[in-house]
Amino acid sequence: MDCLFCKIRDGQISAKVVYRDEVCLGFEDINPQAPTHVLFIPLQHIATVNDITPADRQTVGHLYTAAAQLARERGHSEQGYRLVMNCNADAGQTVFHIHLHLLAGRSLRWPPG
Ligand code: D5M
Repeated sequence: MDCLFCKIRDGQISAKVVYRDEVCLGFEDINPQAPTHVLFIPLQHIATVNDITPADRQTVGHLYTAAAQLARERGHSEQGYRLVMNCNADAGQTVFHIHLHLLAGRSLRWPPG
């Protein structure tokens, strides 16, 4: 399977890894949209949110607790942050291995474009 984020997981493509545990990996987004912009991926390949099954619920929930932990460590908890997962074309998904964006460190507009 030709998946960019599986290659990052496997160390075949380099990335600035800032979080790692037995379920997920967090690394700096290559094109940051905020002072903190980290992507959290499950180690297990899941292409889109549409492909999440009930068996993946713990894995997907794990992404949120990992992201919240890093946000806390970076001092973003009180001011706030955004967690977002894009699904398919209209949301602008470009990498088909689910990833939770952690955006923080500036005031974020809503709704996004
Ligand atoms: O977000 C996909 C995100 O993936 C986008 O913000 C750029 C980021 N990206 C793409 N290639 C890399 C590499 N090689 N390292 C780190 N980050 C990367 P989406 O929600 O699919 O639009």
